[in-house]
Amino acid sequence: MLRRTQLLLALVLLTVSQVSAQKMIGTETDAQKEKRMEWWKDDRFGMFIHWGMYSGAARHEWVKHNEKIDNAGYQKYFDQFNPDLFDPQKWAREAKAAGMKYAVLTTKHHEGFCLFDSKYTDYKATNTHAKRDLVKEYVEAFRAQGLKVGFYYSLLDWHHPDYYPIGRYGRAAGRTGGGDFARYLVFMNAQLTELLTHYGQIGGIWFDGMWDKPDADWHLDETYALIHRLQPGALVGSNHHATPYPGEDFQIFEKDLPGKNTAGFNQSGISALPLETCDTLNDSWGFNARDNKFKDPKDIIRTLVRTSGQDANLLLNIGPTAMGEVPAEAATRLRTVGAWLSKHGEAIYGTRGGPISPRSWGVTTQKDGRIYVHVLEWSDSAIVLPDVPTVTAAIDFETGRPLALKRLGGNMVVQLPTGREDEADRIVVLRR
Ligand code: H79
Repeated sequence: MLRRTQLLLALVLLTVSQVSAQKMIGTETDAQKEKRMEWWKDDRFGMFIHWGMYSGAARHEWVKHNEKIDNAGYQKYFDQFNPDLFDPQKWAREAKAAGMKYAVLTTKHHEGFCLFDSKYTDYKATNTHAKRDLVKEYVEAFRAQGLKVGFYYSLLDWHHPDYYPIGRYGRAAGRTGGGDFARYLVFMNAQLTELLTHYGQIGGIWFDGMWDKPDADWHLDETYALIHRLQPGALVGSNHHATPYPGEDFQIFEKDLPGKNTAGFNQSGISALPLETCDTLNDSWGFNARDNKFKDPKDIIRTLVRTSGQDANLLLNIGPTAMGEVPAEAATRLRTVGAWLSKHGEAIYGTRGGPISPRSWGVTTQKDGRIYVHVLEWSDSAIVLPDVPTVTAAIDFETGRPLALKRLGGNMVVQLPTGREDEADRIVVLRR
């Protein structure tokens, strides 16, 4: 009864607030929007954290769908949820050591379990052995390390009875028919209100799962207006794999560079919005003890360089164990990327995509009148680039030594440092 009254109250407040919020989004100028997103573009690199009850199953965050487990069968993961080694300060230190500048945590994934203390559900960490609000601890720990915090929130819900009609996935997840989708949306907006009012300044909300019911009326404009009203600085992105909708601030590409579709998720092209690639260190997002397909650290660095060269961000995932530990295979890779960034971060942080568009051999970034040519896959000792007339000199980033630069038929031929062809990235600085 109490919950129903709270939901009704949330609905009334939402309706009252919508008009002014929609007006606010509509009146934001391009310059204001660019300003609002500047920190995020400058940061370039963030930590994604997938953690929930599925971490206990230890075999992919989709275990409930993949193994057709109903609510009764899944209950054991709730009962066993007891992350006694959960130490978000350790996560935050790992993120910082990796050179990441912000983080996004799954506050609720498709399974429906909430890591935060929500008034609108009993299906939450507070009611497990953890007995506390884990989102709050995450927020405090990451902020203490100077990292911005964002929240992942799954629109798709395999547990909530009002997520009805059920969508394409989790059809054997044990939901009983007959829920009320409008009521689900009220619940969702009420939870988002909690996330945006109980935890201070939030970097943004990262939605996922809309592809489960692409034809449903999600009333996105209302949800987005709510977010922009409650936290005008927060960014909104949704991993729906389609062309972005009004009110979204950036476009997400899952397991692929912007515009690419090797993983089969990204059906849409690149929009005019700022871009983000999200990717995993192995194949799974949630902890998966069977998945040892960890990526080569060199390839991870190259993915970060390639996203920067496309003027995009990289949100790189870890899947901590049920106990709350970052798997060693993930931690070592993060440290390798962090060590690389501590030397080469100048050519990544605060940059924008460079004047030469991405090539198979690599990309360019730029900042403060300098162009950084990132030579990723090229074994020859010189490279031909389209002429950028303002460029006067080429310098080896690593040693600071000048490199020969010649103009030839509308091109620049740049000598490359030799003996380092196997390194993740050879950077040539072009000075104007
Ligand atoms: O949260 C992470 C994923 O769980 C979620 N988005 C990221 C950020 C997601 N990834 N893919 N999908 C959602 C779409 C569904 C893919 C599927 Fe499958 C292919 C579902 C069934 C086949 C991947 C492989 C998941 C289960 C098996």
